[in-house]
Amino acid sequence: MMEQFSVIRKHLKKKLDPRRFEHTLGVEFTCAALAMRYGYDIKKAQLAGLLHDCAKRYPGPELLRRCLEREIPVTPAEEADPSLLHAKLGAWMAKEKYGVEDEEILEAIRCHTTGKPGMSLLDKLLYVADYIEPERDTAPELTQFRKMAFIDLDEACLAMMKANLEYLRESGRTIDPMTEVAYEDMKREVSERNRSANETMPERDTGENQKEGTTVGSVKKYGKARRRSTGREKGRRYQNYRH
Ligand code: DGI
Ligand code: FE
Ligand code: FE
Repeated sequence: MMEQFSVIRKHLKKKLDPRRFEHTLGVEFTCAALAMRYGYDIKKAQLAGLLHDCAKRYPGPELLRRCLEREIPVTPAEEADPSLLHAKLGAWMAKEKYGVEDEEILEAIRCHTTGKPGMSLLDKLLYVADYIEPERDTAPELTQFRKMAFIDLDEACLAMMKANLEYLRESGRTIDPMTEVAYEDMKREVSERNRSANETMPERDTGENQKEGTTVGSVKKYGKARRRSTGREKGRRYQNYRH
């Protein structure tokens, strides 16, 4: 059993390349910060962050070989781009190598690259933390996304899924159907949530929350110009993440 943070960190430092290791620490840290914000178990979120890329030490063909060897189910999309398999093999390693038994943590690691329909709070925390951690510098909207992540986790997750799909389309990479259904499901979840929030508070219905999904326009609302929320709105948002 290696379920001790310092032991796992030391082990990962040896196994991952230096940039990946720094990214891993960044995701661990960001998971902790988001867990504080959204009232999730901080240690569980940290452990998911720390281990999420533990299988990144292997190149694509090796990931495929190891998954087949362990009878981890491989989809055609994963066969086409085996780098996707670091999520599934990572969950396997978190359990078998690092002794993590908690299924919520294992599942968050398993779905951290594509997302999935019906993501749990931890799934979303990890997905978002992976995208915004301090070492990341690739996505052009990072400043807005970072702010958004601490205002509304669902909207942030949706915006990142959308940006990921746009990036995949632009770069001509094969899109895993799971990435698409995860995005569609999150879009539905956010619009249903906004609709029911408007129904319960008709006097405050400004139409602002009725938009389908998230657009670059709505991402902008998380920039400087965004008005301050009322106390009631804040209360409602906190309720969304109480569990
Ligand atoms: O492991 P990280 O680089 O920290 O982050 P990640 O696990 O989110 O993986 C990001 C990479 O995965 C990025 O290059 C985009 C890619 N990816 C995400 N969804 C898909 C995908 N690649 C393919 N081919 N298809 C997808 O649907
Ligand atoms: Fe990853
Ligand atoms: Fe990562």
